[in-house]
Amino acid sequence: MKKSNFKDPFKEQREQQGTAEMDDQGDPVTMVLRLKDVRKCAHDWNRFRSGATPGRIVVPSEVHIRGTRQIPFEVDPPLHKKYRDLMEDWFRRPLQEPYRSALRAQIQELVDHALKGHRFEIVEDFALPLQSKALTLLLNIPLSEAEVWISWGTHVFRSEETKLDKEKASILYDYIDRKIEDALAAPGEDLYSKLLTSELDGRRLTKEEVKGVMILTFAGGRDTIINAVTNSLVYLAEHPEQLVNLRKHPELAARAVEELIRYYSPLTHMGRVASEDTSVCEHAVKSNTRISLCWASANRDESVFDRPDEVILDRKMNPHVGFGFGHHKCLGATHARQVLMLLLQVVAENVTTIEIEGLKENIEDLDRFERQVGFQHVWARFQ
Ligand code: EMZ
Repeated sequence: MKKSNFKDPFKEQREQQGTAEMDDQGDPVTMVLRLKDVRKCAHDWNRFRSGATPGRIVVPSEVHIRGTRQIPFEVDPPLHKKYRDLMEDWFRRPLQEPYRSALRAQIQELVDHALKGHRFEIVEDFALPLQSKALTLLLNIPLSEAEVWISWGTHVFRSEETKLDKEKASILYDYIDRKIEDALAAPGEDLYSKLLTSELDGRRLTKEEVKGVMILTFAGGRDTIINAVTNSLVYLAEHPEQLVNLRKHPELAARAVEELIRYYSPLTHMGRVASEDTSVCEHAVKSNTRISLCWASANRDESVFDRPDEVILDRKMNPHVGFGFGHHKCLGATHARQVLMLLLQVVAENVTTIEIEGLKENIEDLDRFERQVGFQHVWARFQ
């Protein structure tokens, strides 16, 4: 079978113009393509705001399917920092040993199951269960709850038929509302309870604020992790020599994770709304229109990365923006990194070959660009 090719669709446009226009449901977006500009715009929160109408900074825009503001990512400084401060410690728990060993055990179980010799489908039978099970650790709730989330499929806002599925989204919203009521009635040691008892400026967080954090925790780390896990396994299947390399040098895993995140860039871009008439790369941007910080393009910027279209697992200089950049950089990154690092280690220790028997690509439609973000299905066999 021919090797998969995660081509960089932005190359020419990035080199020649630095920006690209994209239509998104009638609300245009100026995509910012070079690493230097992406960083500059991410930093300049006063000119390019996150605190717009809920859902508007996401591309495709979620304004029609979401009224709740996701926190902290749809909030600007200085309030942003107050929310972030309430959460940083909780989202650093993945570095603790009990968390890591529980996560490792979940991965080991999935790998053992896959090793039984039968053909299985990586996205639904491996990546989705792994993402859902791992999330119970991040939320600090019983493992059995993962079954509910597995039944929702890979994306909470998208279904196979539509990019933005309102009915599907309301399953998540209603679920979170119920869990918030449960936690109010019987507080525990979970993230809902932790947030409901947190204080900001001397008052408790409201249910709506807690809901905003929880929606982000569910939505932001779902298809992104699923794609990262699936793509990494396909990479190892196509590069058996790297599987051997990781087995011999387990310490390589940390660098390898950064490189896989750079190369696959699980989140293509994230928007901002201009607060004034301005410009990026000499391209005019009108007040109240959107730009997007295109992490995926920035991560292939040839002026920064040597041989950007190759996966170099031990890449030394790797200032990628796969987890975003600046004060909004991914709060779940510590968790995601642990998931991928332990995945690489467990697979290297236990699997000698991964055979791919068939696959169906997952291509994102970005108006004038098409970008592969992952796979819809991958049928494989572990040995
Ligand atoms: C939003 C976004 C966050 C959005 C870090 O990314 O992820 C997307 O998958 C969701 O649809 O609502 O949470």
